[in-house]
Amino acid sequence: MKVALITGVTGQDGAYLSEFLLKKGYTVHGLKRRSSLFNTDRIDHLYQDPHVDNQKFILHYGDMTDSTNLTRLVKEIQPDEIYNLAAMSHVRVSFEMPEYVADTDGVGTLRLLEAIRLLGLENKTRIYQASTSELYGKVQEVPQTETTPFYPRSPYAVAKMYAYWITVNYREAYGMYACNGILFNHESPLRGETFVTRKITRATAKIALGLQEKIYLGNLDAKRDWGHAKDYVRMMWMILQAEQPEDWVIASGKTTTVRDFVSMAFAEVGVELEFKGSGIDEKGYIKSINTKIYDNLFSSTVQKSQFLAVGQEVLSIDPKYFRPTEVDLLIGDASKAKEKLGWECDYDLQDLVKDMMQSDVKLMQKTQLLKDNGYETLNYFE
Ligand code: NAP
Ligand code: G4F
Repeated sequence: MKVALITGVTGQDGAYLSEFLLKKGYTVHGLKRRSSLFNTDRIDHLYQDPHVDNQKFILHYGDMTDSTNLTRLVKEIQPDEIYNLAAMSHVRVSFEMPEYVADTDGVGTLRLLEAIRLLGLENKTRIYQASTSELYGKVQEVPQTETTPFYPRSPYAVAKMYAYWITVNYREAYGMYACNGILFNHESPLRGETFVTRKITRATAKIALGLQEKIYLGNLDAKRDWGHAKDYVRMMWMILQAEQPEDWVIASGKTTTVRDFVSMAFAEVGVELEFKGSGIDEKGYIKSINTKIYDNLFSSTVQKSQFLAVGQEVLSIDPKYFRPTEVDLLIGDASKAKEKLGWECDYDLQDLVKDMMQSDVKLMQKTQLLKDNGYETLNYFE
């Protein structure tokens, strides 16, 4: 059976992809960073005792900034497929640490490609590069396809642009099977807590349970093409099974504002929102409460939507979440992947919001239980 190496195995996509490849019978090696606390929450259910025989899921310490480490691991593992998912992936944070992001997200990709080349694995090892719709930035065409010119708008996107082109270059220069998946935003219950969708679903569940008063957000007008990460990791694998190495856009083909995503999340707990004011003075208020939906969801913990009231202010703008340069609109056209690889989505946006809300409601019910029993619970406002 095939052997895969996944960098960024502890991230959202790393976790879903590991699960997917293990089900397909792969042996999966994952690169994880050393941290002072366990950072494997998303993959704990896949963990295997290293003392047992025939281990199928094996973790290695490593870092995208360390070429000797990466080359040694590729040499030892001799992977058939590498999925390069490791990155400092937060766009706003990339403005605060641009040099590190260039090293990890940009040069890190080069280090992996060079490892394959130096070890003479060009004909054995296929590599997937996690490219991004952020490359389109200030979009030059709507919708965006594989031929739309790039115009990156953040240190993250600029670093990813280097990674994109170095992947193309190694394919053309050395005949390597190296591909870019230009993936549009994909989310899930495993999404990092500071990306906007997860921030919204967590806060909505908390507000509904009286654990948080309101949510502070940045640009509500930004439009994103959101899909479910489970659908998108399947596509990463399909890209590496194609006859020829190519670059592929993966997207839902629909775009939605951040404001509408907030409304959809609140609707899942039976709350209708209305927005008043504009710019940094815009606010979100509870317009109505469907107690049937609310009570149905929370009947085991609270009754009669006791924490909510019509007219309550639940959303404000905090300009600190604005970005120095914003990407206003993303909408992808994945026709090529649909036609040539037969890709289809199982989840639409409504399914995605439901999945994330159900998961965060359960999580926050546990948090509430801890709080009720006198345990400290953490409230990050990032
Ligand atoms: P994520 O949840 O932020 O995961 C990123 C992973 O990279 C984590 O495992 C992280 O480790 C690891 N990492 C960060 N810096 C590293 C370093 N210097 N060395 C080794 N590992 C490092 O991201 P994701 O959402 O799963 O996305 C996966 C990839 O796809 C990323 O490259 C991202 O830029 C790209 N992408 C994502 C989307 C999306 O919408 N999700 C869309 C397009 C492209 P820790 O757990 O230790 O932090
Ligand atoms: O959720 P976001 O932080 O994701 P963003 O910037 O689109 O990047 C994600 O998707 C990319 C693919 O296009 C990936 F390459 C990248 O790694 C990452 O996974 O922000 C989405 C939008 C932005 O326009 C942002 O300005 O939401 C807006 N937003 C409004 N308020 C906010 C907030 N974003 C965050 N994170 N936090 C807010 O409070």
